[in-house]
Amino acid sequence: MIRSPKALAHRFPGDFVFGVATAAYQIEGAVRADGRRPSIWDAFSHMPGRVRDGDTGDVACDHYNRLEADLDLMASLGVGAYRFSIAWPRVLPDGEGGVNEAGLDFYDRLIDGCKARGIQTFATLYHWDLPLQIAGFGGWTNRDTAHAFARYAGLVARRLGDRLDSVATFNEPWCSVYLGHLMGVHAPGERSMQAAMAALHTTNLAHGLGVQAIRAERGGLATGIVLNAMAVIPASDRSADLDAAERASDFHNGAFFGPLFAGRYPDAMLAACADLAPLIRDGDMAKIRQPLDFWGLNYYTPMRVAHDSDPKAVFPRTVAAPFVHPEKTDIGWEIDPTGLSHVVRDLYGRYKLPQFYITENGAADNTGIENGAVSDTMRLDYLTEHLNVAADLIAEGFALKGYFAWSLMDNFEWAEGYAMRFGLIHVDYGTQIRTIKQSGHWYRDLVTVHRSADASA
Ligand code: PNW
Repeated sequence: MIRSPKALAHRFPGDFVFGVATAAYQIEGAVRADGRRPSIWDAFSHMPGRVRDGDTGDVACDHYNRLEADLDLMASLGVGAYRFSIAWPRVLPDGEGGVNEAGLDFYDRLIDGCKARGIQTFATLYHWDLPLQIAGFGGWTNRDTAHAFARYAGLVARRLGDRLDSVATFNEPWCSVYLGHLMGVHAPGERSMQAAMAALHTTNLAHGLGVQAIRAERGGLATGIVLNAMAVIPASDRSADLDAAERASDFHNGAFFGPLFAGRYPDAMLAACADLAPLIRDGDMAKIRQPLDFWGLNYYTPMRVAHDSDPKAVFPRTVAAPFVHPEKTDIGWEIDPTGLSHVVRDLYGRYKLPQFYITENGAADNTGIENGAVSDTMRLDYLTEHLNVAADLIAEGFALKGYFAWSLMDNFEWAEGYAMRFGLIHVDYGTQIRTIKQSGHWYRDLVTVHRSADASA
């Protein structure tokens, strides 16, 4: 494995994109500023007991009020691209209807600020902040929300798309669908398979309609989606576990990749999840399956599964299998970079996929400041190992076009609140002072060498 950032940089082609990623609710704060209205995450985080320590995104990194300084800091890392999300409730505070010009202004400044600093703009339309008004009508369980999303997508393409390098409809719909509607640990906090299936189909439909709306407004804009595909690994070679792994692939990956890239839900899911089939109307599957310019993979950890012998267990009837590697990040996720190559090979074997980006990869390493510095060596090792695998994938011939570290800075880590730190930059939430961590300096060295090699090539 190559550790030196200089040597590692040379393993990536000259046009490879190195970036950093964030999401609106995790960093912006200023939740009542300039006409923004609440999203389901404002409501959820304010419900007692839902987020660790009662944390909310009310202030977060106060990025909304510190935009220019944060862009300067990002530019000082030398990155070539910024993946951020647009808050639907800032630009359409009620989800539909009146456009909030002040909300659009913020993203105008953000995009122009990136361009002025030579940073490409990768926008995500939905990183989980559904306008609360729409949740009042059933949110993602109501099919109408797909049409509301398409109107929002068209608006963003029209008003901001001329300066975007790329747009993704959704970030990790697996999380908003399953964590939000089946497991209940993310907003809106529902726990029902029926709600999850409705949210699944509405979300997939919203993606398809959204892509159509974006293309109608701005045909040339690179359009895709970001998926946290699971690296599903069976616990053993026993046939029960191998079958369980197939069911898990269907449920966790096939539920999204199937409709998007093959025009159908997995048969096993349709058979086992009786709520799904009745939701599908004529023409839906064709609308969902739009040709995409790219897809984004978010990868953190593998999913090891074993057969669940409890006959009352719900599909896909799996239980989590123990870690194979003892190393884990501070959030408790197993560190296994081979999962990254596993999931890429698996998906390209199953589906006809376009080129892709690693749109998130990173580690919760909660190392704090000591003598003005943050020695986050676990994160540095994690990034090094995963970037080596990314380079291996390119060498194998996979069309991997870029890599985004999650995250630019420590932020509101959803159900974990501020307890988990994923940033290349440390945030002191008391003072909002930012400090570049050791991993951030390392990443800066990597991208700087990569850029200069590119310039001299
Ligand atoms: C992703 N889980 O979220 C998101 O895209 C980011 O917003 C987030 O900060 C990052 O990964 C780190 O967690 C996830 O519980 C959150 O399985 C939770 C889970 C998975 C992904």
